[in-house]
Amino acid sequence: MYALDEKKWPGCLYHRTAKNDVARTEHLTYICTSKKEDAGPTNNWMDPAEAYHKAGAYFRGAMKGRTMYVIPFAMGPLGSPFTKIGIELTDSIYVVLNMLIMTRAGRDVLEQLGESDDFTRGLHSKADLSLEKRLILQFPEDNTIWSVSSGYGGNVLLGKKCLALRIASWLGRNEGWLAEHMLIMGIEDPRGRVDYIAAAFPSACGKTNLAMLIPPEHFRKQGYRVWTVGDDIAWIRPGEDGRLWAVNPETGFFGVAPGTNAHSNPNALAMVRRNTIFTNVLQTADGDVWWEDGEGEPPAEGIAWDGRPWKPGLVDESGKPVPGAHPNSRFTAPASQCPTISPEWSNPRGVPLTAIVFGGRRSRLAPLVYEAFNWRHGVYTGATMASEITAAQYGKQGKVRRDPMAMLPFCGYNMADYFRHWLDFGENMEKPPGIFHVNWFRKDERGNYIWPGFGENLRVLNWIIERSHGRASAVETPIGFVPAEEGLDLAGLEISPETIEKLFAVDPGDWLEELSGHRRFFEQFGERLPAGIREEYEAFSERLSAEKVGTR
Ligand code: OXD
Ligand code: MN
Repeated sequence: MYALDEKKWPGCLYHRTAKNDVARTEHLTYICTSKKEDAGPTNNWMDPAEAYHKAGAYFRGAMKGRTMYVIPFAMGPLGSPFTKIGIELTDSIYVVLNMLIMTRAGRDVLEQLGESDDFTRGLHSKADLSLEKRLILQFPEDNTIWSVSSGYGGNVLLGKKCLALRIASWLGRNEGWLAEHMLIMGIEDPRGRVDYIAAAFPSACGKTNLAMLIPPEHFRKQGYRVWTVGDDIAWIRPGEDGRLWAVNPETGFFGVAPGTNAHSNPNALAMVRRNTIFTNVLQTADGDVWWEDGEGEPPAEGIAWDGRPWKPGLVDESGKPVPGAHPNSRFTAPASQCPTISPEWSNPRGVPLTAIVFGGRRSRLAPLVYEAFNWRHGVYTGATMASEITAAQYGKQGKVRRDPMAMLPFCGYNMADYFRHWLDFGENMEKPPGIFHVNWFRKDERGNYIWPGFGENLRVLNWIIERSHGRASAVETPIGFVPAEEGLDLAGLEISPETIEKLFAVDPGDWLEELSGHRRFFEQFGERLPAGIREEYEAFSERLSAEKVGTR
């Protein structure tokens, strides 16, 4: 790790991972339960005895001659009913420094834990960083995580994806709460009333940008403000008042650097100016960093993410531009440095949710926003979430990947049981929040985005809030309620009536095709798929066949 220039980047560090170790390795990530069915068809599964044996051999002697660090950490504010404790053993100083930003780590945690053995056991070694020996193993029955031969954040900061999503989703099912891949944000209206929203989007759909959104001028002038609570993980419990309450169990942001600029996310830029760890961005000899689609001109020369010399205009043998920063290069920054951090962000009670939002990247199908008819339909909407693959992910670009609740890589048990848990959860709730679906990524025939996105997304969130309080009108369609004409506040935005029409169009033909995708996805769960999901599928199929399309 290198210190960056103290004047330009006070307290900041630079780190470069191995070239084969720049993203989460889902194919080497396993849920290790005694019964294969408990991991379900969407997870890789390994028998726990086999997993301990196999990884045990990779761990043996791997830390020899290295320093072993012991990190006691808490996910969630100490003393909160939400909070879970973990202890990670690691031979990586990078892990230690990141965990100090991303979690509440230190002596207080050990004091809180006392003699209790109620904590997640985390073991990590970089070992030889080879793909052959890399395994990311979750043992939910033992409350244990083993991660070997990687140094990439999502694989090795065990509090994050491994504990706060995979293990926590299992704990949440047993204990009656939800661990979700969701941002949490507050929207303050001109009267000073704050509504909180939790929103799930697959990786690379702009969760960090949305969580730190800057209101468009029309809203800013009226006194609207956005407050950031979290950008990646929400732990959600029913409160005594019948509402749902959510906490962000983390204390930092591990965000993607490329694409972070003064237009997409000025708050993140301000946040990373100090005390931040940069991983795999472009580094310069004088202690500066830079990334593609960021701020300012690229430096005349630098060292690329892979350690090779780089200069602007560099191309590979086939003439393709060579980026200086890896597309998945990251910043790790303390939440407290985010200019819009909510005063409630570490409230042990969490924040009450007004609405839950699901979203994906769909260039044709899904309208800008729609509201589910009720909780059960909302669960179906989340369970059928899908997103088109982008350049930042493996797989064929443009192909649709089903990613229920954005939890496909993170659900620590059988996803059919996870759907059941969601359904039961709503049944026991007095005041379930509304469930909505958004799509910022609809395109026209020429392939151009038709919604400006970024700050303008507040217009949609505002409709969601108004609707949740029964103040906005809507039109019924087979997929749910869409805003009525004049429903969405578009003042100060130049957008034609034809574009609005296109943004909200619901094409029954396209949706019938989509429906067969739902069926194919659900088939893999067999008998384990809950009846509630089957019934929603049937009801949706009937609504579509009846072509009951609302007119706007
Ligand atoms: C992340 C992810 O790193 O979802 O947050 O991949
Ligand atoms: Mn994530």
